[in-house]
Amino acid sequence: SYSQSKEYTSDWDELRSRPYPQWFKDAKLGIFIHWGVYSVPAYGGKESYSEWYLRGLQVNDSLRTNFMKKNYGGNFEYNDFAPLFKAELFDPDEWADIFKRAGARYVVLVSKHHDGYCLWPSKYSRNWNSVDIGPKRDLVGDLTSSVRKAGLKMGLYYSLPEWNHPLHRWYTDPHKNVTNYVEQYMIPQFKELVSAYKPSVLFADGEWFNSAREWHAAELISWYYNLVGDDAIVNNRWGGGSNIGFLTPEYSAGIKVTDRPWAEVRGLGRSFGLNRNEKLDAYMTPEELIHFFVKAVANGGGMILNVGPQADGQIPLLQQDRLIALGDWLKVNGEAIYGSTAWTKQGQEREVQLERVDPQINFNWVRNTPGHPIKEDDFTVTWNGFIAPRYSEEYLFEARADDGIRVWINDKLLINKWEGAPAGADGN
Ligand code: FUL
Repeated sequence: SYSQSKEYTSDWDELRSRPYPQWFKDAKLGIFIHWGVYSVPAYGGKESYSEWYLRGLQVNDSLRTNFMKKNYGGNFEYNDFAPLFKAELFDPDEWADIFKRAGARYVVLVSKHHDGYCLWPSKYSRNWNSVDIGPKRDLVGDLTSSVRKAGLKMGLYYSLPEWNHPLHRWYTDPHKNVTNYVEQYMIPQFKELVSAYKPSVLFADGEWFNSAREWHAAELISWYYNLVGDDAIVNNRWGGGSNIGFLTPEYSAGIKVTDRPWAEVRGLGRSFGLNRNEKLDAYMTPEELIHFFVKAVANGGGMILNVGPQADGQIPLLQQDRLIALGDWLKVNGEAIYGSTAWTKQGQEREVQLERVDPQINFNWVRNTPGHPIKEDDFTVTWNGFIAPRYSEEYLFEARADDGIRVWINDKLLINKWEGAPAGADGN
């Protein structure tokens, strides 16, 4: 049901002063879905993101090139995975039911990841969408109806840039002007997607080499707010200078109380897309999952817990099992979760200073590297001497825009340069 108390222009102050919808603050749990062509190989290093498969091929990551050669033959290319993405077992009602039983109040489906493959029939991406090639189905449309029928809110993730678009090959030429790509392709496609499905959550991503101005973020966000109305909420990944939206720490230890709503985004293991190369140990136990979630909620946040379905459309049973365990716990304890607000007393803070960070490494990865000296999750990040707005996009943008790292805790230099980017594609 549409309601809109105000028309928005692309004025940043006005957009930033718009209240965040109460439903999102109350919801606490969302389900992320990374599913696409990359779900066919469903493969990466032990700690890498399987949805970065194409990027791995572009940088000649031997793990991925060898895997493809060995199992699919010498002339096989990434695009050849698309016809093998068949979704033959996909039952959107069943998915919606699982998410509901997990206790989730909303869903965020990746409509297009960095490889550009669309899960809806985008006319701007002919032969590289799920109706033209692969499942022969409008996956975004089918899941959107089922999720709404089940009484959950539907959200969409959309990657602003693409690795392999002729108008702008994101990582290959990061310094090339994005104007043509944005104006001729991205904006029309974004509007096509958003007007067709009117998502309650809009999760932008891949912003990190460009500014909010270059992505036309204010224009797109105001247009979206006016189209969808008061229910609508955006995340914070819209490029440097945007400073808007709910915060989205990724594989972090969670963050502290802030004025902005936030949701940790992570999978049960270490990848978003299904990574068949993961071992059982990589997965959170039900207990770990519940504790992690409760801590996030206690700090005023929430979680968008990811599932990585198989190419055939089945959500791996172990993932289902974890979701249901969380849901069973929520059936008993949900009263203390949904609609709750942050705990008022916080742990003692240690001070961490972050100076320069590799463009592809964000601080969360540093924090969570096994054997790394930083283990505490109670600390403050400072940027050039002032306390950084924690996990705001400015901070991440800055953090990704330099080329090395130094970390202090309480004036003690702990790391001078961190070179241990996870194997694979660009820190992913
Ligand atoms: C990141 C992406 O690069 C990952 O592949 C994933 O989609 C995550 C949610 O956001 O920035």
